[in-house]
Amino acid sequence: MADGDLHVPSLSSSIRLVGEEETTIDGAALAALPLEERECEIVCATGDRYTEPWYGVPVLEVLERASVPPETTHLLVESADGYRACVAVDTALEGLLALGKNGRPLADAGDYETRFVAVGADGPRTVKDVARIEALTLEPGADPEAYEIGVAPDPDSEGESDPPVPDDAS
Ligand SMILES: Nc1nc2c(c(=O)[nH]1)N[C@H]1C(S)=C(S)[C@@H](COP(=O)(O)O)O[C@H]1N2
Ligand SMILES: [Mo]
Repeated sequence: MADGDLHVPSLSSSIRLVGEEETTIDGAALAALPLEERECEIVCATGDRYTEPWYGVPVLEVLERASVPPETTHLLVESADGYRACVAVDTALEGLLALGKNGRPLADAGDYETRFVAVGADGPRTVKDVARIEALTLEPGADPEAYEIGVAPDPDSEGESDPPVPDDAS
């Protein structure tokens, strides 16, 4: 929900959107979209998890500017330095293109202005410094991880994609 106290930072570079059409969105266009605040849990490969209030623009609102084909199965989210995560479309479209956390712009705390966050997206797939979002339609049986770059597999799972188990139950 929109919150008048949340600050919409200007973006130093625009974000490329690839759907039925191909376009870019800059900070001014982003600021015209609805700002929402959502609690998202980040689950790290180490098993650590933390929930924080992120704010930003719904991924659905952003990507609709490029028109999302109905047959889309995944979103490919890429950072400015080429890190890539491939996330199931239902999970990803429920996410935020986050601009801030705990009421503060992301750039106040780190060296990036944007971050993809979504309930159900693993920590390694919460891409920082988003430069490009593409709607993908993968064939049944295609491996979404084959589209990823830099997303480290869980060291304990030998290439399987089981969620990490927390170290303690507290
Ligand atoms: N662009 C980009 N985003 C990234 C990464 C990265 O290397 N580059 N690392 C991921 C991984 S592996 C994790 S666990 C989290 C770490 O987020 P944190 O720094 O907030 O703990 O960011 C994710 N997002
Ligand atoms: Mo990580």
